[in-house]
Amino acid sequence: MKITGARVIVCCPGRNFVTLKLETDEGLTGLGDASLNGRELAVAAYLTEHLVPLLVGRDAHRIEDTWQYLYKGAYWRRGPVTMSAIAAVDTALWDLKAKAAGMPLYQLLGGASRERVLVYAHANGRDIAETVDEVHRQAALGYRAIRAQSGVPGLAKVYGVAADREHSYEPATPGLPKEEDWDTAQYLRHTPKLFEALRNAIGWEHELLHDVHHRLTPIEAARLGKDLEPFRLFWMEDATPAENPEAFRLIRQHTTTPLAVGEVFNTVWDCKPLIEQQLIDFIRTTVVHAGGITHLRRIADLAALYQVRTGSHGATDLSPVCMGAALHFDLWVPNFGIQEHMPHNEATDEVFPHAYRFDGGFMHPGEAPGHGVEIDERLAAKYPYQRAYLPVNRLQRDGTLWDW
Ligand code: CS2
Ligand code: MG
Repeated sequence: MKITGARVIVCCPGRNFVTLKLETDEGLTGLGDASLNGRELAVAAYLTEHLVPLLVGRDAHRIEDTWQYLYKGAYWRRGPVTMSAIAAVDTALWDLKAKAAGMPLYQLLGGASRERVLVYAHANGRDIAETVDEVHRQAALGYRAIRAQSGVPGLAKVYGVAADREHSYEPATPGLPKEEDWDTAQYLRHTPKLFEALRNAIGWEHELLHDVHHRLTPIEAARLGKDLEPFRLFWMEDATPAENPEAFRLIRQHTTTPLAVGEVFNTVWDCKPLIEQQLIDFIRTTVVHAGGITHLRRIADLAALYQVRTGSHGATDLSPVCMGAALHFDLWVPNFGIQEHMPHNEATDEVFPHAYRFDGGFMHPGEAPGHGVEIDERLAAKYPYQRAYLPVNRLQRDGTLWDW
Protein backbone atom coordinates (compact mmCIF):
# COMPACT_ATOMS: atom_id res chain seq x y z
CA MET A 1 0.00 0.00 0.00
CA LYS A 2 1.74 3.14 -1.25
CA ILE A 3 1.13 6.65 0.00
CA THR A 4 -0.02 8.69 -3.00
CA GLY A 5 -0.96 11.96 -1.31
CA ALA A 6 -0.77 13.79 1.98
CA ARG A 7 -2.74 16.89 2.89
CA VAL A 8 -2.86 19.16 5.91
CA ILE A 9 -6.32 20.44 6.83
CA VAL A 10 -6.60 23.35 9.27
CA CYS A 11 -10.05 24.24 10.59
CA CYS A 12 -11.61 26.09 13.51
CA PRO A 13 -15.02 24.76 14.52
CA GLY A 14 -14.75 26.73 17.79
CA ARG A 15 -11.02 26.14 18.14
CA ASN A 16 -8.16 25.32 15.79
CA PHE A 17 -7.38 21.80 14.71
CA VAL A 18 -4.65 20.56 12.38
CA THR A 19 -5.37 17.25 10.66
CA LEU A 20 -3.14 15.21 8.36
CA LYS A 21 -4.85 13.08 5.74
CA LEU A 22 -2.88 10.37 3.93
CA GLU A 23 -4.14 8.87 0.69
CA THR A 24 -3.03 5.53 -0.76
CA ASP A 25 -3.06 3.65 -4.03
CA GLU A 26 -5.52 1.19 -2.47
CA GLY A 27 -8.07 3.95 -2.00
CA LEU A 28 -7.82 3.91 1.79
CA THR A 29 -7.22 7.15 3.70
CA GLY A 30 -5.72 7.63 7.16
CA LEU A 31 -6.05 10.55 9.57
CA GLY A 32 -3.71 11.95 12.21
CA ASP A 33 -4.14 14.85 14.64
CA ALA A 34 -1.35 17.48 14.66
CA SER A 35 -3.02 20.18 16.79
CA LEU A 36 -0.74 22.19 19.08
CA ASN A 37 -2.79 24.81 20.90
CA GLY A 38 -1.67 28.36 20.07
CA ARG A 39 1.07 27.15 17.68
CA GLU A 40 -1.04 25.32 15.10
CA LEU A 41 0.46 26.77 11.94
CA ALA A 42 4.00 25.93 13.02
CA VAL A 43 3.07 22.24 12.96
CA ALA A 44 1.07 22.66 9.74
CA ALA A 45 4.13 24.22 8.07
CA TYR A 46 6.47 21.55 9.46
CA LEU A 47 4.19 18.93 7.95
CA THR A 48 3.59 20.64 4.60
CA GLU A 49 7.10 21.92 4.01
CA HIS A 50 9.18 19.13 5.48
CA LEU A 51 7.32 15.84 6.03
CA VAL A 52 4.75 15.60 3.22
CA PRO A 53 7.44 15.54 0.47
CA LEU A 54 9.04 12.57 2.27
CA LEU A 55 5.84 10.58 2.52
CA VAL A 56 4.58 10.33 -1.04
CA GLY A 57 5.70 7.01 -2.55
CA ARG A 58 6.48 5.34 0.80
CA ASP A 59 5.01 2.00 1.82
CA ALA A 60 2.20 2.86 4.25
CA HIS A 61 2.68 -0.43 6.11
CA ARG A 62 6.21 0.47 7.27
CA ILE A 63 5.12 2.44 10.33
CA GLU A 64 8.21 1.83 12.44
CA ASP A 65 10.67 2.63 9.65
CA THR A 66 8.77 5.81 8.80
CA TRP A 67 8.79 6.88 12.47
CA GLN A 68 12.55 6.31 12.73
CA TYR A 69 13.12 8.06 9.40
CA LEU A 70 11.25 11.18 10.49
CA TYR A 71 12.75 11.23 13.99
CA LYS A 72 16.39 10.27 13.41
CA GLY A 73 16.50 11.42 9.83
CA ALA A 74 15.81 15.05 10.70
CA TYR A 75 18.97 15.31 12.83
CA TRP A 76 17.06 17.98 14.86
CA ARG A 77 15.14 15.82 17.31
CA ARG A 78 12.23 16.29 19.74
CA GLY A 79 10.22 19.37 20.69
CA PRO A 80 6.43 19.81 20.50
CA VAL A 81 6.29 20.98 16.87
CA THR A 82 8.39 18.12 15.49
CA MET A 83 6.80 15.46 17.68
CA SER A 84 3.22 16.56 16.95
CA ALA A 85 3.97 16.40 13.23
CA ILE A 86 5.52 12.92 13.57
CA ALA A 87 2.54 11.90 15.72
CA ALA A 88 0.13 12.90 12.96
CA VAL A 89 1.96 10.76 10.40
CA ASP A 90 2.18 7.85 12.82
CA THR A 91 -1.51 8.02 13.79
CA ALA A 92 -2.57 8.20 10.15
CA LEU A 93 -0.38 5.16 9.33
CA TRP A 94 -1.88 3.10 12.19
CA ASP A 95 -5.33 4.15 10.99
CA LEU A 96 -4.46 2.92 7.48
CA LYS A 97 -2.96 -0.36 8.66
CA ALA A 98 -6.00 -1.12 10.80
CA LYS A 99 -8.36 -0.21 7.96
CA ALA A 100 -6.39 -2.44 5.59
CA ALA A 101 -6.67 -5.26 8.13
CA GLY A 102 -10.40 -4.55 8.54
CA MET A 103 -9.92 -4.23 12.31
CA PRO A 104 -10.34 -1.60 14.98
CA LEU A 105 -6.91 -0.26 15.91
CA TYR A 106 -6.93 -1.73 19.43
CA GLN A 107 -6.97 -5.22 17.90
CA LEU A 108 -3.70 -4.56 16.07
CA LEU A 109 -2.09 -3.28 19.28
CA GLY A 110 -2.75 -6.60 20.97
CA GLY A 111 -6.47 -6.58 21.69
CA ALA A 112 -8.52 -5.19 24.55
CA SER A 113 -7.08 -5.45 28.07
CA ARG A 114 -10.38 -4.18 29.53
CA GLU A 115 -14.00 -3.82 28.59
CA ARG A 116 -14.13 -0.03 28.77
CA VAL A 117 -12.00 3.02 29.48
CA LEU A 118 -12.43 5.00 32.72
CA VAL A 119 -12.52 8.73 31.98
CA TYR A 120 -12.51 11.83 34.15
CA ALA A 121 -14.61 14.94 33.66
CA HIS A 122 -13.89 18.59 34.46
CA ALA A 123 -15.78 20.52 37.14
CA ASN A 124 -14.95 24.22 37.42
CA GLY A 125 -16.56 26.95 39.50
CA ARG A 126 -15.91 30.55 40.46
CA ASP A 127 -16.01 29.54 44.12
CA ILE A 128 -16.28 26.39 46.21
CA ALA A 129 -20.08 26.31 46.15
CA GLU A 130 -20.17 26.52 42.36
CA THR A 131 -17.52 23.80 42.02
CA VAL A 132 -19.49 21.54 44.37
CA ASP A 133 -22.60 22.06 42.19
CA GLU A 134 -20.62 21.33 39.08
CA VAL A 135 -19.16 18.13 40.57
CA HIS A 136 -22.72 17.01 41.39
CA ARG A 137 -23.71 17.80 37.80
CA GLN A 138 -20.84 15.74 36.34
CA ALA A 139 -21.60 12.88 38.72
CA ALA A 140 -25.24 12.97 37.54
CA LEU A 141 -23.98 12.61 33.95
CA GLY A 142 -22.40 9.36 35.07
CA TYR A 143 -18.76 10.34 35.60
CA ARG A 144 -17.01 8.40 38.37
CA ALA A 145 -13.85 10.49 38.32
CA ILE A 146 -13.94 14.28 38.34
CA ARG A 147 -11.24 16.93 38.20
CA ALA A 148 -12.19 19.88 40.41
CA GLN A 149 -10.91 23.48 40.05
CA SER A 150 -12.21 26.56 41.79
CA GLY A 151 -11.72 30.30 41.66
CA VAL A 152 -9.44 31.60 44.41
CA PRO A 153 -10.68 34.46 46.62
CA GLY A 154 -9.14 37.74 45.51
CA LEU A 155 -8.07 36.48 42.06
CA ALA A 156 -10.22 37.68 39.18
CA LYS A 157 -9.13 35.25 36.47
CA VAL A 158 -7.54 31.97 37.27
CA TYR A 159 -6.77 28.73 35.42
CA GLY A 160 -9.76 26.47 34.80
CA VAL A 161 -12.44 28.94 35.80
CA ALA A 162 -14.87 30.50 33.32
CA ALA A 163 -15.82 34.16 33.59
CA ASP A 164 -19.50 33.29 33.97
CA ARG A 165 -21.60 30.24 34.61
CA GLU A 166 -23.08 30.04 31.13
CA HIS A 167 -19.74 29.46 29.42
CA SER A 168 -17.24 26.70 29.84
CA TYR A 169 -13.63 27.61 30.52
CA GLU A 170 -11.80 28.24 27.28
CA PRO A 171 -8.16 29.23 27.66
CA ALA A 172 -7.29 29.86 23.98
CA THR A 173 -8.80 33.14 22.83
CA PRO A 174 -8.59 35.21 19.61
CA GLY A 175 -6.51 38.39 19.76
CA LEU A 176 -3.36 38.75 21.83
CA PRO A 177 -2.85 36.59 24.96
CA LYS A 178 -5.18 37.30 27.89
CA GLU A 179 -3.58 37.67 31.30
CA GLU A 180 -4.54 35.67 34.40
CA ASP A 181 -3.68 36.45 38.05
CA TRP A 182 -1.85 34.35 40.53
CA ASP A 183 -1.22 34.32 44.26
CA THR A 184 0.35 31.18 45.66
CA ALA A 185 -0.42 31.80 49.33
CA GLN A 186 -4.16 32.34 48.64
CA TYR A 187 -4.30 29.25 46.46
CA LEU A 188 -2.55 27.06 49.05
CA ARG A 189 -4.98 28.19 51.75
CA HIS A 190 -8.04 27.76 49.54
CA THR A 191 -7.54 24.43 47.76
CA PRO A 192 -7.68 22.07 50.78
CA LYS A 193 -10.98 23.77 51.72
CA LEU A 194 -12.33 22.96 48.26
CA PHE A 195 -11.58 19.25 48.64
CA GLU A 196 -12.88 19.13 52.19
CA ALA A 197 -16.17 20.62 50.96
CA LEU A 198 -16.26 18.17 48.06
CA ARG A 199 -15.76 15.10 50.20
CA ASN A 200 -18.44 16.36 52.60
CA ALA A 201 -20.81 16.92 49.69
CA ILE A 202 -20.27 13.81 47.53
CA GLY A 203 -18.66 11.30 49.86
CA TRP A 204 -15.92 8.88 48.91
CA GLU A 205 -17.24 6.88 45.95
CA HIS A 206 -16.00 9.25 43.27
CA GLU A 207 -12.38 9.75 42.32
CA LEU A 208 -11.32 13.40 42.65
CA LEU A 209 -8.42 14.93 40.72
CA HIS A 210 -6.81 18.36 40.70
CA ASP A 211 -4.61 20.22 38.22
CA VAL A 212 -2.06 22.68 39.69
CA HIS A 213 -0.99 23.67 36.16
CA HIS A 214 2.73 23.97 36.97
CA ARG A 215 2.37 26.91 39.39
CA LEU A 216 4.12 25.84 42.59
CA THR A 217 7.71 25.51 43.72
CA PRO A 218 8.64 22.00 44.86
CA ILE A 219 8.30 22.79 48.58
CA GLU A 220 4.93 24.50 48.02
CA ALA A 221 3.75 21.48 46.04
CA ALA A 222 4.91 19.22 48.87
CA ARG A 223 2.84 21.29 51.30
CA LEU A 224 -0.26 21.10 49.09
CA GLY A 225 0.13 17.34 48.58
CA LYS A 226 0.31 16.90 52.35
CA ASP A 227 -2.71 19.10 53.00
CA LEU A 228 -4.74 17.16 50.41
CA GLU A 229 -3.88 13.72 51.82
CA PRO A 230 -7.02 13.44 53.99
CA PHE A 231 -9.20 13.79 50.85
CA ARG A 232 -7.54 10.89 49.00
CA LEU A 233 -7.09 12.44 45.55
CA PHE A 234 -6.67 10.16 42.54
CA TRP A 235 -3.86 12.51 41.57
CA MET A 236 -2.34 15.97 41.88
CA GLU A 237 -1.38 17.04 38.35
CA ASP A 238 1.52 19.20 37.14
CA ALA A 239 2.39 20.35 40.65
CA THR A 240 5.54 22.15 39.51
CA PRO A 241 7.14 22.95 36.13
CA ALA A 242 8.62 19.65 35.03
CA GLU A 243 11.74 20.71 33.15
CA ASN A 244 13.63 19.73 36.29
CA PRO A 245 12.70 16.15 37.25
CA GLU A 246 14.63 16.48 40.54
CA ALA A 247 11.87 18.79 41.80
CA PHE A 248 9.58 15.77 42.03
CA ARG A 249 11.94 14.03 44.42
CA LEU A 250 11.39 16.75 46.96
CA ILE A 251 7.59 16.61 46.56
CA ARG A 252 7.66 12.83 46.78
CA GLN A 253 9.60 12.82 50.04
CA HIS A 254 6.81 14.73 51.75
CA THR A 255 3.52 13.39 50.48
CA THR A 256 1.58 10.26 49.58
CA THR A 257 -0.80 12.18 47.30
CA PRO A 258 -0.27 10.49 43.89
CA LEU A 259 1.55 12.63 41.33
CA ALA A 260 0.74 12.98 37.63
CA VAL A 261 2.65 14.84 34.93
CA GLY A 262 3.33 14.73 31.20
CA GLU A 263 0.86 16.71 29.05
CA VAL A 264 3.70 18.97 27.88
CA PHE A 265 6.19 16.12 27.38
CA ASN A 266 7.06 15.01 23.86
CA THR A 267 9.31 11.98 24.14
CA VAL A 268 10.29 9.11 26.39
CA TRP A 269 13.39 11.13 27.29
CA ASP A 270 11.24 13.68 29.14
CA CYS A 271 9.59 10.86 31.08
CA LYS A 272 12.62 8.63 31.73
CA PRO A 273 14.06 10.06 34.96
CA LEU A 274 10.63 10.58 36.53
CA ILE A 275 9.60 7.01 35.76
CA GLU A 276 12.88 5.26 36.52
CA GLN A 277 13.32 7.05 39.82
CA GLN A 278 9.69 6.37 40.72
CA LEU A 279 8.95 10.05 41.26
CA ILE A 280 5.47 9.94 39.68
CA ASP A 281 2.44 7.65 39.66
CA PHE A 282 0.79 8.61 36.36
CA ILE A 283 2.32 9.60 33.03
CA ARG A 284 -0.02 11.90 31.08
CA THR A 285 1.59 12.01 27.62
CA THR A 286 -0.87 11.52 24.78
CA VAL A 287 -0.88 10.49 21.14
CA VAL A 288 -0.64 13.89 19.44
CA HIS A 289 2.09 15.55 21.48
CA ALA A 290 4.26 12.51 22.16
CA GLY A 291 5.07 11.10 18.75
CA GLY A 292 1.97 9.01 18.05
CA ILE A 293 0.93 5.48 18.96
CA THR A 294 4.39 4.08 18.18
CA HIS A 295 6.17 6.31 20.68
CA LEU A 296 3.44 6.39 23.32
CA ARG A 297 3.70 2.62 23.46
CA ARG A 298 7.43 2.93 24.31
CA ILE A 299 6.64 5.38 27.10
CA ALA A 300 3.91 3.14 28.52
CA ASP A 301 6.13 0.06 28.40
CA LEU A 302 8.88 1.86 30.31
CA ALA A 303 6.30 3.09 32.83
CA ALA A 304 4.92 -0.42 33.32
CA LEU A 305 8.27 -1.58 34.69
CA TYR A 306 7.81 0.83 37.61
CA GLN A 307 4.04 0.49 38.19
CA VAL A 308 3.50 3.93 36.71
CA ARG A 309 0.11 4.05 34.96
CA THR A 310 -1.13 6.12 32.02
CA GLY A 311 -3.50 9.09 32.28
CA SER A 312 -3.58 10.61 28.81
CA HIS A 313 -4.23 14.28 28.35
CA GLY A 314 -7.59 14.73 26.59
CA ALA A 315 -8.45 18.42 26.66
CA THR A 316 -10.59 19.87 23.85
CA ASP A 317 -7.55 21.35 22.11
CA LEU A 318 -6.71 17.78 21.05
CA SER A 319 -8.97 16.89 18.14
CA PRO A 320 -11.43 13.97 18.04
CA VAL A 321 -8.80 12.20 15.89
CA CYS A 322 -6.44 12.18 18.88
CA MET A 323 -9.28 11.16 21.21
CA GLY A 324 -10.20 8.22 19.00
CA ALA A 325 -6.60 7.02 18.75
CA ALA A 326 -6.07 7.54 22.50
CA LEU A 327 -9.12 5.41 23.34
CA HIS A 328 -7.81 2.50 21.24
CA PHE A 329 -4.50 2.85 23.04
CA ASP A 330 -6.26 2.99 26.43
CA LEU A 331 -8.31 -0.11 25.73
CA TRP A 332 -5.13 -2.04 24.98
CA VAL A 333 -2.43 -0.61 27.27
CA PRO A 334 -1.89 -3.00 30.22
CA ASN A 335 -0.85 -0.27 32.67
CA PHE A 336 -3.83 1.99 31.96
CA GLY A 337 -4.79 4.49 34.67
CA ILE A 338 -7.43 6.90 33.42
CA GLN A 339 -8.25 9.06 30.36
CA GLU A 340 -9.16 12.75 30.47
CA HIS A 341 -12.45 13.57 28.74
CA MET A 342 -13.68 17.05 27.87
CA PRO A 343 -16.49 16.70 25.34
CA HIS A 344 -16.00 18.71 22.14
CA ASN A 345 -18.60 21.20 21.00
CA GLU A 346 -21.29 20.18 18.52
CA ALA A 347 -19.59 21.80 15.51
CA THR A 348 -16.38 19.83 16.19
CA ASP A 349 -18.27 16.57 16.53
CA GLU A 350 -19.94 17.27 13.19
CA VAL A 351 -16.65 18.01 11.43
CA PHE A 352 -15.10 14.84 12.89
CA PRO A 353 -17.69 12.01 12.82
CA HIS A 354 -16.47 9.29 15.19
CA ALA A 355 -17.15 5.76 16.42
CA TYR A 356 -16.18 6.36 20.08
CA ARG A 357 -18.88 6.74 22.69
CA PHE A 358 -19.43 7.66 26.33
CA ASP A 359 -21.55 5.61 28.69
CA GLY A 360 -21.81 5.83 32.46
CA GLY A 361 -18.38 7.28 33.21
CA PHE A 362 -16.56 5.10 30.69
CA MET A 363 -15.70 5.38 27.01
CA HIS A 364 -15.16 2.87 24.23
CA PRO A 365 -13.39 3.51 20.89
CA GLY A 366 -15.97 1.52 18.89
CA GLU A 367 -15.45 -1.29 16.40
CA ALA A 368 -14.99 0.66 13.15
CA PRO A 369 -11.84 -0.35 11.21
CA GLY A 370 -8.94 2.04 11.96
CA HIS A 371 -9.24 4.52 14.82
CA GLY A 372 -12.83 5.24 13.87
CA VAL A 373 -12.60 9.01 13.33
CA GLU A 374 -13.11 10.72 9.97
CA ILE A 375 -13.19 14.33 8.77
CA ASP A 376 -15.95 16.04 6.78
CA GLU A 377 -13.71 18.27 4.67
CA ARG A 378 -16.55 20.20 3.11
CA LEU A 379 -17.81 21.17 6.56
CA ALA A 380 -14.28 21.80 7.86
CA ALA A 381 -13.79 24.36 5.05
CA LYS A 382 -16.62 26.43 6.53
CA TYR A 383 -14.54 27.03 9.67
CA PRO A 384 -11.30 28.77 8.64
CA TYR A 385 -8.30 29.10 10.96
CA GLN A 386 -8.45 31.89 13.53
CA ARG A 387 -5.30 32.94 15.36
CA ALA A 388 -5.69 32.32 19.10
CA TYR A 389 -3.33 32.38 22.06
CA LEU A 390 -3.21 30.64 25.41
CA PRO A 391 -3.15 33.10 28.32
CA VAL A 392 -0.13 34.19 30.29
CA ASN A 393 -0.08 34.34 34.05
CA ARG A 394 1.26 37.11 36.30
CA LEU A 395 1.65 37.40 40.05
CA GLN A 396 -1.14 39.63 41.26
CA ARG A 397 1.11 41.31 43.80
CA ASP A 398 3.66 42.85 41.42
CA GLY A 399 3.02 41.65 37.87
CA THR A 400 5.89 39.18 37.66
CA LEU A 401 5.36 36.79 34.76
CA TRP A 402 4.61 33.36 36.26
CA ASP A 403 4.17 29.79 35.02
CA TRP A 404 0.87 29.17 33.23
C1 CS2 B 1 -5.03 21.05 30.94
C2 CS2 B 1 -5.19 21.56 29.56
O1 CS2 B 1 -6.42 19.29 30.36
C3 CS2 B 1 -5.55 19.67 31.12
O2 CS2 B 1 -5.13 19.01 32.04
O3 CS2 B 1 -3.86 21.26 31.59
O4 CS2 B 1 -6.44 22.19 29.55
C4 CS2 B 1 -4.16 22.53 29.02
O5 CS2 B 1 -4.22 23.74 29.69
C5 CS2 B 1 -4.42 22.74 27.56
O6 CS2 B 1 -4.44 21.50 26.92
C6 CS2 B 1 -3.39 23.65 26.94
O7 CS2 B 1 -3.55 23.67 25.57
MG1 MG C 1 -3.38 19.67 32.87
